[in-house]
Amino acid sequence: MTQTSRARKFGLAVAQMGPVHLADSRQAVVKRLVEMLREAAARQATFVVFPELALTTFFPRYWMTEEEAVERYFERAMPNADVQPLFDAARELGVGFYLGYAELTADGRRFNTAVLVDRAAKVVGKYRKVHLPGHDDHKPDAPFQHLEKKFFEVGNLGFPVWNTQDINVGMCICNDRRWPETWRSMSLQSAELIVLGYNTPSWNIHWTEPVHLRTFHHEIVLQASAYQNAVWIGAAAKCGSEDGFHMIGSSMIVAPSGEIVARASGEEDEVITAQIDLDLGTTFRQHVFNFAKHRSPDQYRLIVERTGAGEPLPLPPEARG
Ligand code: CDV
Repeated sequence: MTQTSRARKFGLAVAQMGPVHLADSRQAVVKRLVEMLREAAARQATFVVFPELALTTFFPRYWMTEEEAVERYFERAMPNADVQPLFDAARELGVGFYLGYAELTADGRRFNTAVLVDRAAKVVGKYRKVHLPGHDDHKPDAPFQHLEKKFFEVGNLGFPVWNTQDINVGMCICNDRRWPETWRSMSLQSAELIVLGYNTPSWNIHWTEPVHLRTFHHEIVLQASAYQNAVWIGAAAKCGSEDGFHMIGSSMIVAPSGEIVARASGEEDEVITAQIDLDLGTTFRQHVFNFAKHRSPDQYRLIVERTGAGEPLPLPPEARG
């Protein structure tokens, strides 16, 4: 890895989770999270990244009504009584965290959400997933469903960046990581660290995709996005076989150089840590990715003006052959 000053070290942990089965209680899951938080603290981490929808099985794979989903899988408050032991341990240990969960708002809206919690166990930020994958109809012939478009609304909070523990941190969730707009929206706010949780099924229900490509695409987007945005990334999977439905692991910490500095080895609960050097990102931001010096937003206005791909624009006269 590139050598830089060692002035700004930050103890980052990623807590990968093995499967959460339908029969597992919230209390049992939170106990696992607390154990991993304690391990992270013992390894000098002051921030832990937990997965997307960490408190339950990945329920969008099951066809059910919205009411059934709300009853069983959504949280009406964060923290709540079931999750409080995690917040208590965070306060005791002085360790902040990112936690993904299904959010039910007071007025009945549903989001795929993550909270940012500081070292005093206070919720200091909330992000709601923007890029919801899947479908909202029943696909009886598919091996499983991916009903995020049925159970969740598109996130309405944008891609904010918070200053916590003296660093600029942004959040995203799972499928968001495949979209360059996600990362650039946060790196333009000087994010230094972007954290995410994911549940990535090993099989694609829409077409026959070799299983190894699921992990390859996960790696390639994290490595390229870290480099192109000069940010550190901490990515936490929920993985392994949940009641027979397998999801990829490969939780990792990626440097602004694009290099993977830590990676989970299995598909169970596993904590990986790194003392990340925030000055490494500064180096990239001052040179190859000095945005103020090199970006030309006028030349890529289509990125915000168009959603889907359309016709080529009329050619400027000098671009014609
Ligand atoms: N939970 C997810 O967002 N999963 C998607 C799958 C469906 C491709 C992902 O991007 O990993």
